[in-house]
Amino acid sequence: MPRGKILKDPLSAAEQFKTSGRVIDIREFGSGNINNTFLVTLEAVEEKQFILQRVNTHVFRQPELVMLNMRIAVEHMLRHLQSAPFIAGRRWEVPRVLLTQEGRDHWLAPDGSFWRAVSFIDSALTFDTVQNTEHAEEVGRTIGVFHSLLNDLPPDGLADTLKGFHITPLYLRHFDEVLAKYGAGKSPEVNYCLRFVSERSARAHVLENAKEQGRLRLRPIHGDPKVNNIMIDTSTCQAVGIVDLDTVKPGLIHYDIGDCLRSGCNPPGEETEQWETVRFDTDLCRDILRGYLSTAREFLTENDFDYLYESIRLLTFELGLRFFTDYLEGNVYFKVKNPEHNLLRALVQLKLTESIESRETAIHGIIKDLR
Ligand code: GN1
Ligand code: MG
Repeated sequence: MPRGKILKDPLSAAEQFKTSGRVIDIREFGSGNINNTFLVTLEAVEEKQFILQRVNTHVFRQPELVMLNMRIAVEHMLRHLQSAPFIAGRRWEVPRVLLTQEGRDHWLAPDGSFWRAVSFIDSALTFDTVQNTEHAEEVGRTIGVFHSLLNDLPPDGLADTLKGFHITPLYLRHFDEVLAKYGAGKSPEVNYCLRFVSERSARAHVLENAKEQGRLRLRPIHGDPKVNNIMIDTSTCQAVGIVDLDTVKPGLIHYDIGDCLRSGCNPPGEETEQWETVRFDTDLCRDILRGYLSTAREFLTENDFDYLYESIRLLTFELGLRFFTDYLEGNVYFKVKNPEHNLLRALVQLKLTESIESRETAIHGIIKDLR
């Protein structure tokens, strides 16, 4: 959602990408935790608006490869759009990578900052949380469409732009290193997180083990399919696509499925301050999975189904662990509004994990019914 603050700063970057027309407005856009995003408005040209982003190069160490992955995935999806039966008759959009006047997919500013631009999807909105059953189903369907469109793209043609991303055992190893150096006090909340993580560390390897045993294989993934990356058409209320293609890379589709469900089945959302009341909503889980399977059933294997529950539990735990580690480390990765922000975010995800565990039988039941 627009934050409404007008900035002069990114103007020189916007100028690199615009094809014609004067820039009349630039404002901060969205609520990303890593990059800085702006909506640029041009004067009286056909495509009036575009999205401009300053990529966080502390997180994305090789941003050129991020752009390469993005272009490969976007071009692949655009080629399939006309013929894909699962979106026949529906509006479906892919954010196109815009080029600079020199024909490059990014602009390196004199201060070393890395900028890129993508097309703006108009007449569509995003929501931070799932609004109702229909929205939940559309969220699931979007991930299914995304996986289907990229299903025949060989994953080894994509670069690994974020080493260790969604590899839970590696987050755990980093957590241990950070914890060994942590010297500040231990509040009841910190102790809750510490105990929570130590009780679950033995189960952190489940998806990576399945990958090593050949039970699950690498595919192109989105990497960050949370609810507010899914665009909903303002008139039909149907999903029209998924944005934020920074983390498109080889991975397990289970990372996406788990991440989507941890985001979608938490009605107050990941930024709620009422962390003690957070619950995993199994009705929304059924709706999202039904939407996902309406297209993904075609390519899911028996093994894929076997790991669905674990993916939901593990990705939720993993995000809690990532937020908690960042809190202990002094907030070096995720943007924060105050020093306790990442601790609060961690508590939300760990409470959600606890709730998923207490609903394990119900979730297995939903998966069995839909299988
Ligand atoms: C980060 O920056 P943003 O909001 O798109 C993070 C995701 C987390 C998400 C939690 C590259 O995404 O993995 O799930 O925050 N992205 C990266 O809101 O770490
Ligand atoms: Mg993202």
